Amino acid sequence: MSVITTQRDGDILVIVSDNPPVNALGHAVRAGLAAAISEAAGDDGIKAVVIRCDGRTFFAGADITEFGKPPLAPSLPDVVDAIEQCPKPVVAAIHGTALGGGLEVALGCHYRIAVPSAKLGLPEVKLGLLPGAGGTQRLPRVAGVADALSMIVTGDPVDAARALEIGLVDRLAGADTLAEDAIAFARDVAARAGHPVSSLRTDRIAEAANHPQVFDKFIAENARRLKGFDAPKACVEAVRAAVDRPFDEGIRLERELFMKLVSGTQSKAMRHLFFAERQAAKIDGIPADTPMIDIARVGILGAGTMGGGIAMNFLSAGLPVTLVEREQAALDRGVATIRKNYERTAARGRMTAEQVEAAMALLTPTLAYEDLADCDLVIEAVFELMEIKKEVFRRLDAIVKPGAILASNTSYLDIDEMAAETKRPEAVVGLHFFSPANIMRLLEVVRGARTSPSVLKTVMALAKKIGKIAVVSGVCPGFIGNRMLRPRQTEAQKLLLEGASPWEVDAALTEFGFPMGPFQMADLAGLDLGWTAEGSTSSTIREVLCERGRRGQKTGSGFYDYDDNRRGAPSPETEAIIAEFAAKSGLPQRKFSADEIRERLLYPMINEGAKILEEGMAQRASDIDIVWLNGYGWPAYTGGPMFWADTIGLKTVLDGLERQADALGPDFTVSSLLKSKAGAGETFN
Ligand code: T1G
Ligand code: NAD
Repeated sequence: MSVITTQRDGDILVIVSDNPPVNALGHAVRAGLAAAISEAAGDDGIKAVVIRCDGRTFFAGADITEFGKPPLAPSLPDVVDAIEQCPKPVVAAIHGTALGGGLEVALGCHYRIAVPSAKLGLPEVKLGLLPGAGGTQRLPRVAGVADALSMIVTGDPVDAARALEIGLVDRLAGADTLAEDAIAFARDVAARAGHPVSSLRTDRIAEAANHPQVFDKFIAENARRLKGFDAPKACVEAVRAAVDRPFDEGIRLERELFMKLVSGTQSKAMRHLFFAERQAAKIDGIPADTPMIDIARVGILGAGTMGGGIAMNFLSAGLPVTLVEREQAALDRGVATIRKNYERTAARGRMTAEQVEAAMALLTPTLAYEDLADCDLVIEAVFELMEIKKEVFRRLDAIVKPGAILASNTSYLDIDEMAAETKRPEAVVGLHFFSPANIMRLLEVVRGARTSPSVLKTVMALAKKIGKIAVVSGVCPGFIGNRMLRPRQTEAQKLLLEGASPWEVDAALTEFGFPMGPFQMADLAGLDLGWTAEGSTSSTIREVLCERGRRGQKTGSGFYDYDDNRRGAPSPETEAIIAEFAAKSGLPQRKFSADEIRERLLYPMINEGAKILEEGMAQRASDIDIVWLNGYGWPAYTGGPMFWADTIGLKTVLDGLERQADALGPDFTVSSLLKSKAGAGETFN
């Protein structure tokens, strides 16, 4: 059965694509489209054409799995040109997501009609690319330069209503009558003398032609988004050509830029992450027919930094939440923080006041554990102390109904030990959210030795429902993310005693693309996490900073000194404290290059990642990449720690670790998986 079929409705030819799961514009689809268009062009009985897709969405773009393989004709640009040059008007009938090459096909059509729920976008920049089938030249001509620039450089889609507003679609169809409405629209336009041809339009680019500063303004306003990424800059250059140059020249430049990006490491890295994110959702060894547990009510224990944010995820997804604390003040504080966060979101126009009240109405705050009895899932976020966790699991096991899932938000502790405190170890799992829990998309799902397939499948599906990217980890201290963070933090601390400054160390990582370095991160989280004045012994730099009241951004100083806008500056006081400790350490002092610092911090992390793989604590290397991308700000254009290691070569990492063996110390061991793969010239992914 061909993925492209045609149907006649009187003098209208309807071209239908059916290429599940997302009608990607692979070779068969392109060839089918080209053949159908030439059929329409050659048949006088046909007055107009409709292109629509079966399944859950209109074309969601080029087939990403074809990139890097030998190209097969017809190319997508050729197909789009053929549609545009068709002597009969062509109407694109859009539902689901018209993305990338899919929107470019629609832009090649003379008219576009969409259902109200449709989304339209050019997300290529999120794959380290730019639209490569005329999108950078046709979208500005159809929707105007400002909206085109924003859509192409951010990669974010617009909804159908906005698309209508900016002229990207010409008409909205009924939610369930797209096929009929599209044929009716085609019949209407068939009677018209002329039809709009996107590539020939200039009406929407004229204004920008007179105001070229629109581009510089855009670049200035999006400097942070553009930093380190090649594709966004290329996107701006291509859209600028749509204004400054004739269409064909603009298309030539688009093609040139596309070919350069598609063969570059950044796009390879970001395409890796696209598929890695989808792979992460798959758990090896869980049969497809594994039953799931219905989650209708969620309980959260502890309304502190994490408990409140965790609760918001479920409230925002329309799930009622019972929030339990041990004292009224803490409960009131937690509820107030939830409301404040929602009201801030509403103030930014991303929620309505009604939506805030609807979410808050789903929240039941209480001091009574018994109110958790009817929950289908209870997540504890109490203090990170094993004795308290164990006591909590014993109480929950006694109170919460049979069949319900008991979960821990612990950052480091042993889930199996907690499970052993219950009569339902198969229903115990780790759900490790990241702070702020209502924002950060990563969720480490910690699979205990006895956690059942049903519980795992249920929490993975729930994670998708609350907009999280879930990654499965085995039970080990710090799971995947924090376990790899530890050697990095350790080496960062040691570098201070060997002559490097906190600002040099941080700069080495921010240059690499991290949003902040280890010392900026420590100041943000607070240097006094787990510190008490009574127990302080001035034995570490961190303790001395805390003793001196330098506890991080919240106190105006930590490693850095902060101004009123929380901008950090190197601190002479911190330098003096470090110099004292360095002198006491007796270690030789020297200058470190940024490359040396990066090797010293990142290679041990990769080594720990390899150990996590060899121990089976992560299902696949790409899962580790997804953890670091979504939980720790690893720069997307390098693909994550394991993909980056593959890019620079595992031998390079191994040689670097061996070169630093003395500095890393006697307790440091190199992963045997890393050694064997480096020796065999293999990669992790
Ligand atoms: N090519 C190949 N496979 C794709 C694909 C694509 N474009 N899009 C999705 N898949 C696979 C995906 O890997 C998964 O497979 C399954 O489909 C379901 O996807 C020339 C250069 C459309 C919003 O960037 O954003 O056009 O894991 O789990 O959550 O200018 O998929 O089941 O085996 O994500 O409902 C531009 C990419 C391409 C859009 C649906 N297009 N896709 O989300 O399902 S570049 C994109 C998405 C381009 C031209 C250029 C989402 C979705 P599996 P899913 P979903
Ligand atoms: P927190 O100190 O801000 O909040 C803990 C809350 O639990 C307090 O409000 C306390 O009153 C309450 N509590 C303590 N014992 C209780 C009990 N027996 N019954 C009911 N409530 C009780 O701590 P947090 O930062 O939210 O951390 C909570 C958990 O989440 C810890 O396990 C921590 O490791 C983990 N975690 C923290 C972060 C982070 O960045 N803070 C990130 C991920 C995971």
